Amino acid sequence: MEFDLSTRRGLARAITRVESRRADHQAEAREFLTGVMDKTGKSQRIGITGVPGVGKSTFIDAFGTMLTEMGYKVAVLAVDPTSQRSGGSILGDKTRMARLSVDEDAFVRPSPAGDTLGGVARKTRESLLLCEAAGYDVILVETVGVGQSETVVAGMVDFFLVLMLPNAGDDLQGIKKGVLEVADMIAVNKSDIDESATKRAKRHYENALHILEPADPDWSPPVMTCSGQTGMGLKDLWEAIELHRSKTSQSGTRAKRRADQQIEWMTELIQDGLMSAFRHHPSIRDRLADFRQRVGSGDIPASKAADELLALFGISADN
Ligand SMILES: Nc1nc2c(ncn2[C@@H]2O[C@H](COP(=O)(O)OP(=O)(O)OP(=O)(O)O)[C@@H](O)[C@H]2O)c(=O)[nH]1
Ligand SMILES: [Mg+2]
Repeated sequence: MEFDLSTRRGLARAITRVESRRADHQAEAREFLTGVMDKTGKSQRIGITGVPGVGKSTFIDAFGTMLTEMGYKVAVLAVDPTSQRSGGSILGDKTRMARLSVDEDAFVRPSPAGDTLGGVARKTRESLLLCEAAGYDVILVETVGVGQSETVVAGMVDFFLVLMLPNAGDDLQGIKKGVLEVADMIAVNKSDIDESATKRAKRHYENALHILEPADPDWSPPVMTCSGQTGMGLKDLWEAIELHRSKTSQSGTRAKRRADQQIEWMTELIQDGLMSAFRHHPSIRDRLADFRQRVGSGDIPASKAADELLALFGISADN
């Protein structure tokens, strides 16, 4: 199966193959992806997160439009395992991306239908590579911070942007501490609403970031301010992202981050494959529920149950 990635329609069809649940479709998609791997890797991959209502869609519409006006091709993907229907959040949201969704130089793809976070993430990773092969210069991956989705998206991008509201108060707005640890930048959004609240929030997050050890010695995540609605600050954000790109390209941390991400992804796929093979193995399938029950009720130790099941699967305990 061949897809013409020079058209948005062709790219959309290739992504549909990646998203298919059918094993033969997935195999086809992987075959195709393998053939275009040499065309991947050239884009700037940016993850964007923030609580519902922080203004992600509005921001992406304005930021993406600014980038296409600068001559870049922009793709927007999403990781949202809560969207049950295909065409979940972003599509329902296309009205909020009114400009970008009709922009010739942009490609906006809704989140794949939700199964597990791992499943959605796999599809998004592969779609990201397809967008790169199709010549998109900037890929924006949006996620609303539910469950572990921020960590998962941070694990597939070069730069992770966390949007915050100006009315921070003294708490962290229900944003988990973990998200600050993976942020390459915090942007206090909706800065048009209240200038002094925005400044307070900025200081607040600067303090919060200050007590964290930066993940990358070459980069201390800055706190910036912006408004997706008025466009204020968007250019400065892009310049900071470009600075991050050039610094980390020179130091080699960008290449290392990508390499680590690919290895981590492969490891995850192997783990998933092994677990699935284990659960479906003819000697395991019918016994697993019984073992779970017996371990749960304290009949047998977990370690012994695991040994027995692994032996049934063909793995001996002294390996
Ligand atoms: N004043 C102001 N309002 C904004 C700004 N950005 C977004 N809004 C408004 O805030 C509301 C939420 O914006 P969205 O862009 O839909 O937010 P979101 O983060 O995508 O929300 P979810 O998709 O539900 O997670 C809308 O009513 C927007 O019009 C901004 O920069 N300034
Ligand atoms: Mg949205």
